[in-house]
Order: sequence, then structure tokens, then C-alpha cells
Amino acid sequence: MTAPVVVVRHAIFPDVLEELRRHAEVLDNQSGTALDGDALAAALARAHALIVPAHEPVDAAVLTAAPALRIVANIGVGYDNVDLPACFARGVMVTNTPGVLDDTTADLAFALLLGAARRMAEGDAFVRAGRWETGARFPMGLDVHHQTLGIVGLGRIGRCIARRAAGFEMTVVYHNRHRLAPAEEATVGASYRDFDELLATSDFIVAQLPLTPATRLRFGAAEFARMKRTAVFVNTGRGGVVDDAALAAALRTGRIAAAGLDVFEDEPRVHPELRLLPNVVLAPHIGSATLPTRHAMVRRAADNVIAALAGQDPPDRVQG
Ligand code: 8YV
Repeated sequence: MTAPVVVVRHAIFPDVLEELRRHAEVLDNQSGTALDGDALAAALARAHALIVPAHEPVDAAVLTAAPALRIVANIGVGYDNVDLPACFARGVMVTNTPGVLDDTTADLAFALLLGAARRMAEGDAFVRAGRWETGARFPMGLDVHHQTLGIVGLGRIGRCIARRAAGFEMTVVYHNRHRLAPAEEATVGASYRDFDELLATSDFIVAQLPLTPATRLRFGAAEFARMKRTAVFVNTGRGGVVDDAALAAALRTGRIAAAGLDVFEDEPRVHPELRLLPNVVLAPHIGSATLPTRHAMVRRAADNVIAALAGQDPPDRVQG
């Protein structure tokens, strides 16, 4: 019996590749550039499984080019890059990599929160430009300790952020589509607020939302107008939940104080105004970007593929 074929478009950890090779023929691509054009078409034509990073579109065209496909394994917890209805219509399973990146992403959320509040990027630029030596004064930052943190999207990553906030003796409030049970709220140490109240009363607001039709552009001019003028906004979920032009305007006009952003509406392009503003810390979607975490994500994606090719239900199957 011929071995199933797994297509991996980007370079992955060699040990995971070896593990995959024990179960399938792997059309891998350890070069620095993505498999593309005719090479990709030839590979997809034979593919039973496809492993992709969470920023790579898997749409009807990709699925049509892969008639034997059984599973799309996303390297990421988010899967807004995958056309789920098109996959499910073809009986193609979709998996993600939940859990293994929660703490790493929460660390970055807090780094952006602290960096924006204490003007780290500006301070770094101020020192590098030699302005400190000239006796120039550096503006004051904002306290994080003992302030109120509002988390919009208290999922696994949101809860890790709440735990970190406890270390800063912050008051944590949250807003979710579905309120947690009182016991869970007590465990997480967060109390529920409706959306507008959270926006109006929080000193720090972290958006930790997946991108869905319900969350798209959830934060626009009206939402920023409800926030405190001293508010700091952080987004480590998906860029599409924020109107970047409205955010830039709110930061430029002092409607809110600062922001820390790891994700953007039209990644990797960043709204030109955001790039010019001093009171925003910008990161290139590195929430999960540590070696141990990325290795765990790729390993998880491979495990999902190995299970599916063995006829088992993959551990991280996305339900339709
Ligand atoms: C990406 C992420 O996977 O997990 C997610 O949903 O957004 C990230 O971890 C990573 O940036 C690779 O694209």
C-alpha cells in the first residue's frame, strides 16, 4: 500500500519532520522560501494532509488543487485563515494547536502592556538618539500595578493574562459572549462587566479574541471614544477585530493614551499612521514566537496529521 502524502509548505523542526516520515511520504520544504507555483500545485495534487502556519490562507482554490486531501493542520490556535465551510463540504478535517502557546502569548500581551504604559519603545529611541545626554526630559509613563485590567475574550490565553495581572495586584474584569460560572470567575480572579462598562472603567484593555464574523471590527471609533483618556489598548488576538485607522486617530488625538499591538488588520502591512505614532508599541505577530512554543505547536500539528492518517479522530479537531 502506498504511503499517504503530507505536504509541508514551510520549513519545520527537523525532528518533527523525521517523526512525520515514520508515518507518511512527506513533501517538505526546508528552504527559507515557501513552496509555490508549479511545485506547490504538484505537491497539492498528491496531498492527503497539509500543514500550514495560521497566517496562510487555505481557501477553495487550495482545496480544489488537493482532491485527495483529508486534513488541514494549522500551526496556530486561530484558524480564520482556513475556509471551514469549504473544508467541511469536502469532508476535509481541520485542526489547530490550542493550549501549547497560551503562556507564551500571555507573556507578550503583558510585555506590550508594560511597554506601552512605561513608554519603553520611546525610551529606547530617546537613549539611542543621544537625547538623554543632552539633558532633554523624558515624559512620564503610566502605572500598571493596582490598576484595572479589562480582558475582552477570557479564553485560555485571556486567563493566563489574568494570572499575570494578579502578580501586579491589578483588578481584573472581563467581557465574554458567555459569562463564566461564579466558581470559574473566582478561580481566574476576574469579574464580569458588560462590554461598554468594561471600556469605560478599565485602565488597560486587552483584546484576546479570535476573528469571526461576530468579532470583526469589534473595536472602532465608538469603542475607543468610550475608553478613558488614560487608557492603554493591547491586541494579541487578531488584527481584524480592530479598525486600525480609528485606533490611529484615537492615539493621535489623545482620545486614549497608548497601545501595544502584535496583530494588525492587514498583516504584514501596518497602517502607515500607526507606524508614525510614538505612543504605540508595534510587534510583528510574535505572540507565540519562542522556540519551545513553536516546536510544541508544530509537534501538535504533526500529531493531528498522524492521528488522522491512521484513521483516528485528531486530538485538536475543529468542530463545524
Ligand atoms: C501564529 C497565532 O500561529 O496561534 C495563532 O493563532 O496567531 C500565532 O501563534 C503564528 O504567528 C504563525 O503564523
